[in-house]
Amino acid sequence: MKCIMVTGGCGFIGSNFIRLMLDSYPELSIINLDKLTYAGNLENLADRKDDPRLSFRKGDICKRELIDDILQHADVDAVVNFAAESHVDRSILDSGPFVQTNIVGTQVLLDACRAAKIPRYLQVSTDEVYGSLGAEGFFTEDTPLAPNSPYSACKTSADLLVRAYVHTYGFPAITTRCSNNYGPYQFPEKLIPLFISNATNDQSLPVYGTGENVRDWIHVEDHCRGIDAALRKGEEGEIYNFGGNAEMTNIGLTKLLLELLGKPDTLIKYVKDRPGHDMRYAIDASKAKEKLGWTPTYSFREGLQETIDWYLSNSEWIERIKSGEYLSYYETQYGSRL
Ligand code: NAD
Ligand code: TDX
Repeated sequence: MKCIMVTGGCGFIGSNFIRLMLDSYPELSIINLDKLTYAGNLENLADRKDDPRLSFRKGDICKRELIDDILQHADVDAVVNFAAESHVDRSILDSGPFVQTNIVGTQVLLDACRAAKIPRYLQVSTDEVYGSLGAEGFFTEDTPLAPNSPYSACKTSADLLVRAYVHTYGFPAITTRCSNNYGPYQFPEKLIPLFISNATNDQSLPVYGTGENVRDWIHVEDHCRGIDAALRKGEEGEIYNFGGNAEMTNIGLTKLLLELLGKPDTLIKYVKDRPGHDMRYAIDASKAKEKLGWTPTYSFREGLQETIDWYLSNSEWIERIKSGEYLSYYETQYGSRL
């Protein structure tokens, strides 16, 4: 592959993916298309702003003319779609932007890629499409789809569109579904960066409900390596699950974070539960291991300590993001490249 277009590359996982790909493939060039919503931040790629192999287009995946323009002017070998509204709590407050970007945006991208005969398309999806598990069992690629939140319903709709384009048009798409990511550059509305930031400032950590809900945590770098493997070795029309073999209750994780930060458990504040809160996610990633030769490399404790260290040494990043100041930072750093 010589050139790929990444959408949502200024977000958490997209920016980590771009960094990994630039480091792994010296011949590769990347076009990063991002709308720069509240969650998109060019500062996430500040260390790569002078790399001539990376170009940036500010724009919306729902805008067909824009996608056509990019695909007509570059010889794109693959499109990787990260762009999405990604926060479950926001989807409960207002599902409109989720329907627009996650469903309509995916449809527009699929049509544009089909028209441009793009040879490879990868849809970045989530384990939340499978709904919720009880105390036992794991999600496999054959688990029936049963999304419970507006966010996961929109991600599932996108997955079904991808499936239909493969079936109807022979469209060369692959879908990956991953569990909860953690690592550097995650927007501080998500549990881990929010709790690190709050604890550091001696503010309370709002644990939803009983805190007994379970998530299966994976380091973002392991997820990105999985996407790379699926892009290179995945079979058209197939779905691959990625997970980190690291199930934790939210309260267990909260206490571990406080321990690693040297802060007291008295910062924990149990708050009203998230409506429709999924109880447990856990991934069976044996297909990805067998077919893609992928395996997660991080132990959760080691990855979490590294992540804490990153947030502690990048506290200015998190404060700028929280205050929205990164917009002006972004203009001074990147204004001329828009
Ligand atoms: P994020 O919210 O950090 O980043 C999303 C990015 O998409 C932002 O840069 C934003 O500006 C951009 N974007 C949003 N709407 C857009 C639009 N209409 N056009 C162009 N760009 C747009 O999200 P993330 O956590 O990095 O997640 C990336 C993808 O991975 C999403 O599709 C998400 O569903 C999926 N995913 C996330 C996780 C997780 O734990 N974070 C797990 C599994 C799957
Ligand atoms: O303040 C909080 N208190 C709390 O108890 C927050 C923000 C979360 N939680 C709970 C809810 C979840 O059980 O922690 C768990 C993790 O919450 P989030 O970080 O919001 O992630 P989640 O809802 O599990 O979804 C994430 O993983 C799957 C991503 O945001 C999705 O984009 C991805 O698809």
